[in-house]
Amino acid sequence: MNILVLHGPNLNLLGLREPEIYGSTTLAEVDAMVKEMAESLGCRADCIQSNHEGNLLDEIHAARGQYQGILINAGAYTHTSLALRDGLAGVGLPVVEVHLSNLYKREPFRHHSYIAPIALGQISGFGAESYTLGLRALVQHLICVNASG
Ligand code: CA2
Repeated sequence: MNILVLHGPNLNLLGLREPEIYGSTTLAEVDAMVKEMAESLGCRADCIQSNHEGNLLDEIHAARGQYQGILINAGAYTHTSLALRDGLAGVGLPVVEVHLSNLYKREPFRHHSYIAPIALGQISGFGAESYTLGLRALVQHLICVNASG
């Protein structure tokens, strides 16, 4: 089972700036945590970060036939991008949305997600652990779906 993990804009700065909001774990460390969790669940995770909406969309399209599910932190595109939502819905793969910070404790403009309505679910507020929790939820879902034929 292969899972595509997508990180959106500015997440390459993780651990380097604003640790009070996003924590001190770097993106490379998040990716290592996710890959280790994937391995322990008997699957593989490929992690990609981009600051460009079109690149993220291209990766979503290319995921068809290569991956069984997508774990995404779309960063600020969460709140703006109908294109990412349509792309995710279009490829039809199960999606779990994750966020480091708790969106609902923050500014009102972060309370709306274009992705949430087409996702299996959203995990928000657990720092880097949001990714591992989200991965476990996605893999568990895929195992259940496969078992029920
Ligand atoms: O909490 C999250 O994971 C967010 O997706 C992070 C986005 C933000 O726009 C969303 O509302 C919530 C921002 C990512 C920026 O990451 C930085 C990390 C370190 C320093 C500066 C930005």
